[in-house]
Amino acid sequence: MLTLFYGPGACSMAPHIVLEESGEKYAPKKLDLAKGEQRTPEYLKIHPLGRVPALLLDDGSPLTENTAILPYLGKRFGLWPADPVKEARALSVIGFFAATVHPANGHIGRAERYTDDKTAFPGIQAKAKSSYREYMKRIDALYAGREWLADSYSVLDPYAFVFYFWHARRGEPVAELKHYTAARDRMLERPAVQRVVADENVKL
Ligand SMILES: N[C@@H](CCC(=O)N[C@@H](CS)C(=O)NCC(=O)O)C(=O)O
Repeated sequence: MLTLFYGPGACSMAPHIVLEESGEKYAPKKLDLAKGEQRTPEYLKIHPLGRVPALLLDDGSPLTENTAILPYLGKRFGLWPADPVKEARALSVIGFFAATVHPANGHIGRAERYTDDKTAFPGIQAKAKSSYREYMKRIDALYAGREWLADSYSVLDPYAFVFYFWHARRGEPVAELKHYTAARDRMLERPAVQRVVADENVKL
């Protein structure tokens, strides 16, 4: 059985939704990130960086990083394109999300990770906010004229849902992201998403 370590409202919401969608029995382990439960000695053995998500595979070994966890779960549960070119396009989206969109969020919320010079924080945060807004427009364009980011619902959509939630939580004008907002609405119609949103206390 798979075990997922997640933090409410964090990027781990993507694999959490995928596991709920799967219908397979799994063990959800909720960590309180504000209390630092991701930095206990026990958890650091699973994820040495002290981050979520972490997935324990059937043999009990840990798998970290959304770039690995999401394709793995997608292939296991039929939420991943089989065609090699379509798979490459899905990996391209995951790479954009994990290596560009997510770090911009980190620069906004965790400027101390990027400089020790506190006077530089506002500049880093302002630049990252404007970059994040541009990335949201890019994701909006990816959703234009289609229901889901791949040919059918896949692990890409729960991942995109997380970034939309973070943008909305900052009070950004999400309504102008018409296609992305429509995708958010489609996500919220899914019972698995409703269960995760309730469990993680996500307001959208
Ligand atoms: N590259 C990692 C990023 C993981 C990450 O930064 N997780 C955040 C939540 S979104 C976290 O655990 N933050 C807690 C902390 O940094 O203490 C992935 O995509 O899995």
